[in-house]
Amino acid sequence: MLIYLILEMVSVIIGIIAIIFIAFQFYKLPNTLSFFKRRNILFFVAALFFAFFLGIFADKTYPPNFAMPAFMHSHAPGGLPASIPFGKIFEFFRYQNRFEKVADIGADPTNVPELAAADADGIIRFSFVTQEVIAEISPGIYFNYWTFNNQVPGPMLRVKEGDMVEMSVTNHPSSLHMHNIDLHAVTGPGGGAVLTNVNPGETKTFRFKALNPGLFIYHCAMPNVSTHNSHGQYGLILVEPKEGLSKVDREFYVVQGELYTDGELGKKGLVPFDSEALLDGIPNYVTFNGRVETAPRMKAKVGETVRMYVGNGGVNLISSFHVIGEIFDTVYPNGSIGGALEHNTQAAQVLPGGSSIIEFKLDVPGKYLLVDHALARMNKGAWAVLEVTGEDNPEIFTPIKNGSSVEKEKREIYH
Ligand SMILES: [Cu+2]
Repeated sequence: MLIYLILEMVSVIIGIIAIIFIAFQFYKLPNTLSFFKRRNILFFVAALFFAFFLGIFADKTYPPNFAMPAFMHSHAPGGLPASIPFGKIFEFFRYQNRFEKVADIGADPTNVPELAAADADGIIRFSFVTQEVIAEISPGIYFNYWTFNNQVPGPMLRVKEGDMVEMSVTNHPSSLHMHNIDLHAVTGPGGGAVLTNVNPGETKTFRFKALNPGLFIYHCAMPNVSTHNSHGQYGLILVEPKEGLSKVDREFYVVQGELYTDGELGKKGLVPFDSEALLDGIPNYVTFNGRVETAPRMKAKVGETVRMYVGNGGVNLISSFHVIGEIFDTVYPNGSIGGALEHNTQAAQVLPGGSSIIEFKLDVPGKYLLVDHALARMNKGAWAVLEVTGEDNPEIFTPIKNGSSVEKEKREIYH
C-alpha cells in the first residue's frame, strides 16, 4: 500500500519538474533544432518518460484485492475486470463484418407466449442461441449487443408449476465470448449456469423442475456477469400457478435494461461499451425492450383489462415502473405469485434481476406512457407507449373549456 503511494508521488514529482524545465527551455530557445541539441534537455525528456513508466509500474504494485481507490475505479478488486479484454476488442473490429446486423433488436412487447406444450415424454423443451450482433439503440447509434435469439430481452418463456423443462443453449459460432443461462425459476447451482457454459459453436442442455410459481428473470451468468447482462442478455420466464392466472384481454412483455456506451448520450456511429460507466452505475441509455422506442408498439381498447409482465435486466438501477395516467388495479410485487398482492398502486418497484406483474383496466382512450419514474431516465430512453382507442368516457375524464359555465361557477364559488 505504502510502496504504491510512494512510487506514485515520486512519479508525479519527477514528471512535474521535467515538464516545467522542458517548457522553460523551450520558451528560452525559439530555434527548435538547437533545443533538441542540448544534452540536459534530453535528460529531462528521459526523466519524463521514466516518470510515466514509474506511474504505470506503481499501478501494478497495488494489491489487487484491496478496496478500489478513486483513481483506479475501473478495476474490479481481485476478480475479472468488467472491461472487455483488448484482444477481444481487436478481434471484434477485425471481423466486424461477420457479425449479423439485426434490423430491430427490441423484443416485440405483444409477443407473449401461450403455456408451452410438452413433448410426448412429458418434457417441455426450449432452445436458445446466444449470438453477438450489431443493432441500433436509436436511429444511427449502433451497439454490439449480446443476445438470446437475436433480441433484447430474449424470448419470454411460459410454463406451469410442476412442469419438467429442458433448456438448451447453443453458442453461435461467430461469438467471441462464452455464454450460459441462469434462470431464476430454477432450483439448483447457478440456476443452470454451471451446466450451460458454452464455447462458440457448442450446445449444452440441462433439465429442471419448475417448483415455484412466479415471474422470473433469466440472464447470462458468464463472468464478468454484469458485462454480459449490460450487453442485453436477459429475459423473463413465467411459471404459472397450478390453477393458472386469471383471464385478461391483453398481455404485454416489457423488460427494462441499461446500456453503458462510450462518449456522450446521442453520439452516432458504432459506440463501444464503457466498463467504467458500468462500474459507476451510470448508463448512457436506459431502455424498455432493448432500444429507444420509435413508434408505439402496444395497442389496446377502452374497456379491456391488460396485464404487463415487467422485468428489470439491470444491472444497477431499481426501476419505479409507472404508467402515466393509469393506476395499477393489481400488482404482484417482485413477480411473486401466491404472496400478498397490492391494489390501487401508482408505481411498481422492479428490482435489478427482478420483476413485477401489473394489471389495470382501461377506461379512457389516449396515449399512455410507460416510464421509470426516476424520470431523468426518460431522457435516456426509458419510455414506451400504450395506445388506447375507443369511446371517450366523460364520466371519468373530460376537458373543461375556459370561460364555460362550469368554470365560471367554480370561480364564483372559490374566489
Ligand atoms: Cu453471455
